[in-house]
Parts: sequence; C-alpha cells; structure tokens
Amino acid sequence: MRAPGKAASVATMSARSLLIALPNTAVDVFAAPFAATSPKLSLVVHGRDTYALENIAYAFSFRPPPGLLKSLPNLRIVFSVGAGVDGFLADKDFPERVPLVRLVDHTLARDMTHYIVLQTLMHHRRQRQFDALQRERKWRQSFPPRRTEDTRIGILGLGAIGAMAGERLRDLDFKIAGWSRDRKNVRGIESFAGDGELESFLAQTNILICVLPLTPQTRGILNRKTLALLPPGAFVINVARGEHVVESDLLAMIEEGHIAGAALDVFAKEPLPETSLLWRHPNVTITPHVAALSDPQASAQNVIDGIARYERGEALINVVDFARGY
Ligand code: OXD
Repeated sequence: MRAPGKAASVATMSARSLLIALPNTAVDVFAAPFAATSPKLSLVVHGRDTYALENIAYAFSFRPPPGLLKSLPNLRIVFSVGAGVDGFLADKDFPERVPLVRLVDHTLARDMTHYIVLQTLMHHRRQRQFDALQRERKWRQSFPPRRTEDTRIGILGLGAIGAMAGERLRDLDFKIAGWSRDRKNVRGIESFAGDGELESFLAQTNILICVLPLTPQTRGILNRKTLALLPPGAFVINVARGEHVVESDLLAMIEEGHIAGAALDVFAKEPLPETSLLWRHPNVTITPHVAALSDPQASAQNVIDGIARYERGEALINVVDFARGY
C-alpha cells in the first residue's frame, strides 16, 4: 500500500519507521533532533514522502489527519508532540489498541508556569491600568492595593502544570486551591475534587486559571452558570483549550462587570478571527497560543525514550487513558 500525497521523495524504508505527521511549518524543527540523537531511526514525513503503510511502527503528531493512524497496520505507538491530546481524541478512527504517549516535560510545565505567574501578577498589580496611565503621562497612586494574602487563586486541573504553577504562586503568598477529578495532595494547595465540589471551589476563587485537559466533561466548563459562581471582580486565565470557555458568555460577563477581565492564550477558533470582539476589549489580554511551546528536543527525546522502552520490553510511561481523555 502506498500513502497518497505529494511524494517528493521515497524515504528509506525499514520496519521500524517513524511517521511524522505535522504541519509543514513544524516538520523540520521537530524532525531535526532525531538526526542528532537517533540517526538509525528512519523518519518519513506524511504529505511529503512516499511510504509503505505497513512499514510504519511509530507515529509522531499533534492533530493527525483523521483516519491516518488507523490506516497503519503495524503501528505500535503514537507519540504526541504536545501535552494536550484532544487532537488525537477527535479522530474517531484512532486505533485504540495502540498506546498514545503524551508529552510530560519540565520545560513545558515551567514555561506554562511563567505565563500563569506573569498574567496573575499583571492583573494583581494592576499593570494594565498603569500602562494606560503611562500612555497619558498620568502619575496616579490611587488604585487601592490588593492584599496578596486575601487573594484566592483557583486552578482548574492539578496535573504536572497546574501543580507547578500552584506551588510557585503559593510561594508568593497567594491562597491556592485546585480542582481536579480525583483528590490531590500538594503541599499548601487546598484540593477540591469532582463535580460535587466545583461550586464551592469557584465560589472562593478570585483568580481562576484553567489548565484542564479538553474532554467531553470539560468542554464548555466555563459558561454563564459557572462564571456566575465566581465572586464579583474575578479574573480568568485560560491556557488550556479555547473550547473550555463559552467565549460569548465570558465576554458578556466582563461587559456586565461581574468578571473583571481575562488573559486568554487559547481560543475556540485559532487563529482568533479578526472579527472577534475579544481582540479589542480593554480588559482582555490575548496571546496567540504561545504560553508554552513544546520543546522539539524534549519532544523528540520522549519518542526516543518511549521506543527504547518498548523495544526493551518495558512498560511505557505517560500513556493516555482513553476513558478519562488524558
Ligand atoms: C499542547 C499545546 O497541548 O501546545 O502542548 O497546546
């Protein structure tokens, strides 16, 4: 069998080829580390190389074209370039017999934490308001200070990223709580768990940070009903997926004054359409899905380590549980 495609070259075949299925702009940067660290692994690029479907043992992707993975009869492992795996779960034909390994990486959690701390402090220290005053050359010290000890930060999702961000913000003296599916034990972070505790978690949160995986249970979790549970003046930071937020509800609640504003790195539709009202809202900070970019070296190493484990007959780590969706 031959894969359809532009077929610019015929890659060297081997029964253990790694198929890279990424947008053209990302291929070179994510393929380069393999040549340096694992020169014997034969790489083929979907849409560029012609390859025999049966020769592909491993795949490396983020949002694979639907049905592509199913067409690979000897596929052994699928590796995600990034932390979020919703792009794979969206493929109804994902071959569930094949383990999907996600990226759990210190640099990713650290960079995400930088973004979260940055946006938290920008809001907490009213930096946007001072920026506006600077533009008008106005010296005004009258904004009432916010007391750090009285500011409660709530983190939706207490995995590797949520826990690291929570720990750093805890060390800055904020009061931190986290909400997750199962109860978590992180020093100095109050743990709320399950649907039954979402309401009390939200009711005490002044700055809400979303780092949840996108699953059918978490899609649209921030909507008019849940946002209304936040205390008046709450601020929302979303670094997870745009689909966690019902954008029109968030915008309406900012307009109504119940929500003070938001810092958003992810959107239901990306790139965010020019017509979106979010772009111009003075209380909304927008970044183009850059809170943390997967480090190509770390992502390639995750693949190389996973393949080595598999070939030594060892259990894989960070395998996605399809029932939970992460
Ligand atoms: C990720 C992302 O999930 O880049 O890694 O959004």
